[in-house]
Amino acid sequence: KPIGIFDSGIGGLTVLKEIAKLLPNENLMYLGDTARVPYGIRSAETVIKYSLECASFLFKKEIKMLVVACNTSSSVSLEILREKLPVPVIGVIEPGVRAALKVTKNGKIGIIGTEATIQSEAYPKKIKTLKPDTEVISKACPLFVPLVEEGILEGSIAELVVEKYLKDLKHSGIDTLILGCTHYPLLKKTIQKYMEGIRLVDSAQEIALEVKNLLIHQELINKSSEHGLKTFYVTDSPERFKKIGEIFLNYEINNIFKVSLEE
Ligand code: DGN
Repeated sequence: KPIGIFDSGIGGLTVLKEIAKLLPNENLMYLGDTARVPYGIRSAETVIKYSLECASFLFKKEIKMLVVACNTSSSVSLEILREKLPVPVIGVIEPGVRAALKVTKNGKIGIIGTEATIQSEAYPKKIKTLKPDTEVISKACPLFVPLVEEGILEGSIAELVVEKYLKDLKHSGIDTLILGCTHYPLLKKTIQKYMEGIRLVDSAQEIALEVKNLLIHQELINKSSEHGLKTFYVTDSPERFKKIGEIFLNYEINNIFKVSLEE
C-alpha cells in the first residue's frame, strides 16, 4: 500500500523528496491541489474543506498513511483529518516543533510561514504545550512562495526579499528558526547566509523522520527490496506542475494525472 501525501500545490514535493530519500522502497502517492493553490491566504474553514477533499481522494486509493505536507493545512485541519480517517495522519507542525525544541539552547525560537499558518498560531501553541517557557517570535513571509515558484532561490532578488522579512528576526535573539512552509527549504541557502549562526529547522526533513518512525513502530514498512513507485495527481493542468516540480525534485517527473476532487 502507498503512503499518501497531499499539499495545496507543488511545495509538498520538498516533503516527498525527503520521504523518498529516507524510505526509497515505499510507494508514494502525491496529490497537489494546484487548481486551488494557495491555501495560505484562505480562511480556516475553506482550508479544512479542501483538506478533507484531498484526504478523501487519497484514502480511496487505499493509502496506509496520510502525510499532510502543507503547513497551512496542518495548522488548521490536522485534528479533523485524524478524526475522520482510519489510517495514521501526520502533519508537519509537530515534527518541526520537536526538532526546534531539541536544538535551541536559549529557548528563543522563530517561526516563518504563510499568512494563514502564522495567524493560526499552530506553531507557538504546540511549542507552548511542550515547553511553556519558550519564547516564540513569528513572521509571515508571503513573497517567499511566489519567489520559489519563479525559481528565484539565490542571488540579489532572493537576498533582498529575505532581508525584508527576516531583518527583525535576525536581531531578535532567536537561536533557532523553523521553516514552516513547504517552499522555504528551497530558500535555505539564502536564508542561512542572512541568518548567520541561527539554526534552521527544515520541517520537510523532520516529517520524513517521523514517517519512518511511525512505519517501523506500526509495522507498516514496505519490506520489498524494489524501488518504490511515485504517482502524482494534480487538480490543474500537469504542465506547470511538471515544470516547477522539477526545480523542487531535481529530476524528471512522470506519472502525473489530472483529477477532480468533486464528490
Ligand atoms: N503549501 C503551503 C504551506 O506549506 O503553507 C504553501 C503554499 C500555499 O498554499 N500558500
